Amino acid sequence: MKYTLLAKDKNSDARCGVLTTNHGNIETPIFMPVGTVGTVKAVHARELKEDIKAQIILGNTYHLYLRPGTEVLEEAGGLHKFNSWDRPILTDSGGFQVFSLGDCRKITEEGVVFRSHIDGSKHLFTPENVMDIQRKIGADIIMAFDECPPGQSEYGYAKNSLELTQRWLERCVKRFDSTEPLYGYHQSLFPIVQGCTFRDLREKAAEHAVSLDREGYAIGGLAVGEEAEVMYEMIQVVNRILPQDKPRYLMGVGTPENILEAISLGVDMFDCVMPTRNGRNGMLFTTEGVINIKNKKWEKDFSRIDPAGLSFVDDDYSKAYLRHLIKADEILGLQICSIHNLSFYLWLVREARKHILEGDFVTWKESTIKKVTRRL
Ligand code: PRF
Repeated sequence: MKYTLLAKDKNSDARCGVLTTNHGNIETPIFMPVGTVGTVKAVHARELKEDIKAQIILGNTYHLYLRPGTEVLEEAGGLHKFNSWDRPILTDSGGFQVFSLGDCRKITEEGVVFRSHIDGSKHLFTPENVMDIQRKIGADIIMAFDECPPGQSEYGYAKNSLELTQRWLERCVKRFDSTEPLYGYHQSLFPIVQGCTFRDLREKAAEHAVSLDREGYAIGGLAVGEEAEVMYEMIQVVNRILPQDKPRYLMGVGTPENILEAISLGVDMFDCVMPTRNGRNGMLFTTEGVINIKNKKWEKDFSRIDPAGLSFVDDDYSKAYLRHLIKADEILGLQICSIHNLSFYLWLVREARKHILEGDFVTWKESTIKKVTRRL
């Protein structure tokens, strides 16, 4: 994998570049649709590619390991072959999901024992087996196994947790470097910088991660209950230490505003369930503002979903029709909302990239945040 930095904004830390992988190029900054169980919910791979213009999607080790399991994925020849997505895939390590989904989890030096949210069965994740599982899933970018403490953790807890994450990271690197890809294409391991809301811990975490000399770095442990301003401050602290010539991935973020602010602080990659999950609930992100399509207000509004026409669903369907579908719990409603919202998120990062290249990113960002965060 290679990262080429193409341009840096003069008025912020925003940058744009290209990530080259064996499954194709990724133009950064980029948003990665979340495909937790190997599917971006309600969306075909073909729609992701042609309509939404996604360049990379995300999968979750925790879910894929529990179901369908690594045996099936290995026999399929990896996730790309299994789900028919032939562009890059990134897998999260399961660290975060074990804490947010798994019941009765128990953290030890060795790893985490947890119970499946599907059938209650008992499992152990260790830095070593999480590397092996991600090798078998076959993601282009795999994530280190980490602990993600709650946003309001106090210093003592945060420090101990970070130290454990750092020891786990070293074990991840050792296992990763002593194993080979299974399917003939390159895989990269990204460390995850933790440290909660403490500057000194974040600095230590970033320096330690950089010392391991990987192909890219992630910032974890943010957007977990802390104030947005605190999140931005932590991103700044970490990005001052991360190398310029490697991609930076902010995990699980966020709203359109969060993404634009983080881009201005030098972040290159994002993922978030918001466009799909909130979309399935009737929340639409549009170039004119945020819509709750269930509101009576849209009952007889026959205008298109987004006048900017971000994908075919905007041209084909009206707000009134989409409202009807969502109110009637029709499957097509979920599909339309998901395709629209993902198209919006991909449009947002494409525009950001364009304005970084054109040199007016900061003024564009300010006016765009005003527009897209309005409640319609
Ligand atoms: N660690 C991992 N995955 C994550 C996070 C993290 O800290 C977050 C935090 N926003 C989202 N996804 N492994």
